[in-house]
Amino acid sequence: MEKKTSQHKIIPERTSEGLKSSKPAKNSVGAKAIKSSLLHAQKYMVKDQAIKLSLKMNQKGGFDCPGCAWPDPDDDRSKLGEYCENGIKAIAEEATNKSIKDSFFVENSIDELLRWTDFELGKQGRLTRPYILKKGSAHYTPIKWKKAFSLIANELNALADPDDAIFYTSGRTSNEAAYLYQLFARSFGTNNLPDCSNMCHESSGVALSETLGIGKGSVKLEDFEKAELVIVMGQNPGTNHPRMLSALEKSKENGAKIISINPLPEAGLVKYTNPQSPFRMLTGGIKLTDLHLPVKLNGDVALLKAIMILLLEKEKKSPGSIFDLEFIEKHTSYYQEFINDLKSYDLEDCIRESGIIKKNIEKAVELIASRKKIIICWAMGLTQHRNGVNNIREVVNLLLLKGSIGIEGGGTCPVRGHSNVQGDRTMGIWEAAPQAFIDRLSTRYNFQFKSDHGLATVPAIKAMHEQRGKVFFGLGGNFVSASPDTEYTATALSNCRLTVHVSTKLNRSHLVHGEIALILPCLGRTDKDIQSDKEQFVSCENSMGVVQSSQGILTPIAKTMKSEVEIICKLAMSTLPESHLNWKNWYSNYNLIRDEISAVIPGFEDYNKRVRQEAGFYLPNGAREGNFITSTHKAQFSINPIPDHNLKHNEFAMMTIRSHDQFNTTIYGLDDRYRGIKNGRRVILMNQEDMSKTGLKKYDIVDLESDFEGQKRKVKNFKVVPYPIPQQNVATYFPEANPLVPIDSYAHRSLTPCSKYVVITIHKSE
Ligand SMILES: Nc1nc2c(c(=O)[nH]1)N[C@H]1C(S)=C(S)[C@@H](COP(=O)(O)OP(=O)(O)OC[C@H]3O[C@@H](n4cnc5c(=O)[nH]c(N)nc54)[C@H](O)[C@@H]3O)O[C@H]1N2
Ligand SMILES: Nc1nc2c(c(=O)[nH]1)N[C@H]1C(S)=C(S)[C@@H](COP(=O)(O)OP(=O)(O)OC[C@H]3O[C@@H](n4cnc5c(=O)[nH]c(N)nc54)[C@H](O)[C@@H]3O)O[C@H]1N2
Ligand SMILES: [Mo]
Repeated sequence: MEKKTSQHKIIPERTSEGLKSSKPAKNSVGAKAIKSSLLHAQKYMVKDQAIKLSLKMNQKGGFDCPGCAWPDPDDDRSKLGEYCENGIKAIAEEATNKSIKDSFFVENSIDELLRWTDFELGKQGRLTRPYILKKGSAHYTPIKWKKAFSLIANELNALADPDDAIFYTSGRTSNEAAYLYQLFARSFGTNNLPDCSNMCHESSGVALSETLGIGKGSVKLEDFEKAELVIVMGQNPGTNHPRMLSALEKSKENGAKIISINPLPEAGLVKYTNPQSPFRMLTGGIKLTDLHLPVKLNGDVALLKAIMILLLEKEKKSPGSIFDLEFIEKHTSYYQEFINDLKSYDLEDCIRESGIIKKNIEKAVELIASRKKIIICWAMGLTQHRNGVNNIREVVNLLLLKGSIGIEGGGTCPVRGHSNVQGDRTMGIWEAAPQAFIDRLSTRYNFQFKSDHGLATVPAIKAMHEQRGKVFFGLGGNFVSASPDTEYTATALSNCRLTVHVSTKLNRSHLVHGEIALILPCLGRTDKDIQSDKEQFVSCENSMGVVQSSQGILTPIAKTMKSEVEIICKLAMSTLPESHLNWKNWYSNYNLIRDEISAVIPGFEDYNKRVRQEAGFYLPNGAREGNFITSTHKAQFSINPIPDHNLKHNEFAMMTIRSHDQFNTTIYGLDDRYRGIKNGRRVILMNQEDMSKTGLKKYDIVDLESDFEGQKRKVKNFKVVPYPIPQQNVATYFPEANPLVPIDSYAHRSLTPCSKYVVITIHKSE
């Protein structure tokens, strides 16, 4: 029998009062961005801290911005700090002096707090001491650390099977904490290590490992200076990776062309004003995109096929003039199979499915045909589809035809999300870690670790829903809001005996709980971490495989918070009292943890020395070096059919995207400045023609319904906003629209929820 989590919905459904919308912006960053970040810093941070932090962010010897994973230049860092508006917002969110007091939980019950929006929850300040929600209680109350650890240990050790526990990780966790966390989970006896990557770039990891032999991108930051063409697909860098715009600016200055492939005309891609260039600030910025292709949602495979068919036609006329036949011959497998398949497609079908007019596809073909140093960047617009893995394999096909991988100025660039999500994977946060990794762990610790595959995010939710998962432990993140199918996931969590969250700030996942729930407050990136009287530092890996140290600079606002490393070690000591591992010393000296990593993970030799070098160090990368560690020892072409869509006339394909004022489920504010939206998040962006056809007017209030294999899901009170978006495509914000993403709708093979393609119908609210 299913339990009810609450009388009301997990996400409040109040409509956005005071919503305003105007035309989307053409320019990005510039003076407005500086003003916005300063206002934000002023509102939420103490002034001298704000200045101190912005000067240290992403500096050598400073701390790694807790925002995105875009790399910092190896040299030549601006004195102003490798700075961006959304980076400032991310640190303002963390480095607040405001904290949640015990009285807060006395005054507010769980049911009461569930009525609050994510924005309201996040603004309550830092969590500074552990809290427990006892069985049957409506309020959190304080608990001592020691008691909290022994409670978790008792619950874990009472499980009939270690696989009844689930250890989730979000991507802010440092390398040191991540390494120990996976070691703890595996020592406890489970490989259930789902992470945010399962919902993010997993499709990239699967596709790249199989075609190029490494699940990471191949380019370095400096390649952007040498590229002749950069293609940005399914990504909104102006908001989510603002520092990428200065890399694109450099590409442009050096003569490169830029193509953007995106259903929306995202501001950052149109025009950019570098905040660190007074000249650009005065002259109003640089135009980045040379060609914008407003592809239909999930029309990318069709578009890439159309492009490649036209390239093939040119190649046939003059063999070797378009494709790099020498590279193909020497370094790739399955070329002929790929070409035979490509020939079986009808160009006009591909063009129709892509939604782009032929003239513009031909323009893209012209830009690609004559260039070889090509970088393709992508993010969630490609990965979060049913055919997410195929999307990325098709990107690889194009790069292989051109011989653009493993050369200066060319290659793959999956732009990662969380600042250390790539590092967490390298450290073994992986439910499906390779056998070689398990073997190295087993050798190092003289213990046979299990090598079966554990549960990824979607299967973990299902296991809890079916009452197989009984303890949920989250190292960071906001599982209930970030996961698909909010109500289903909420039921899953509420089926657990115990839910535990290691967190910096209050979020919805603390309110959707097991029989017993714990909140364990931890230090963040900006906080000083002192253990045994010595200041410690941690390290992270950015989107391009550079490992760097990160050291906070602010005195923590309370002594009762612990570092993630200390929390994991103490958890291990209380849960596994017989463990012969060095948990006790590891948290007093992080160098010892790095020694372990050096011994187990290839590429980390001499970690303690190399991480202290000013700009860190690069990890080995086969694809970058032209060494493809695949089943054929070569890069592989692959065959990727065009997905069917078959939308009925009243159905829409909906993508769920980020606004300019959020970091995933952390909501900084209620505006989406570049898209011209103010003061509201419960909105649905719709094509004007579609609005006329369905009789909807601007700001009409609608309910959205998804119908997946006969199961209906509904959210209420969204306001319609007219927007330049392809017909039959609509957009809403994540996480408000997550209740509509069906749990069973996930990408083939990567199991990534299809957050960018939810079939819905739209109904005027009663
Ligand atoms: N400030 C800020 N920075 C962030 C984050 C944040 O929330 N806020 N989140 C971090 C994380 S974890 C991640 S993963 C990244 C996310 O970075 P992005 O992937 O840029 O984030 P989304 O908002 O999901 O945007 C997806 C983009 O893909 C486009 N798109 C959607 N569907 C399709 C499609 O079918 N084809 C094509 N070609 N395009 C499509 C959308 O229009 C949108 O521009 O950002 C990271 N950085
Ligand atoms: N519909 C839809 N759903 C999506 C997506 C989408 O595009 N559409 N995107 C997906 C993607 S790409 C991702 S990556 C996931 C994100 O999923 P998560 O990583 O689970 O979610 P976040 O919102 O990033 O987590 C925020 C919480 O992390 C905690 N936190 C912040 N800093 C720290 C820290 O330093 N240490 C610890 N321990 N905790 C900290 C805070 O308590 C904060 O509330 O969401 C996915 N969900
Ligand atoms: Mo992500």
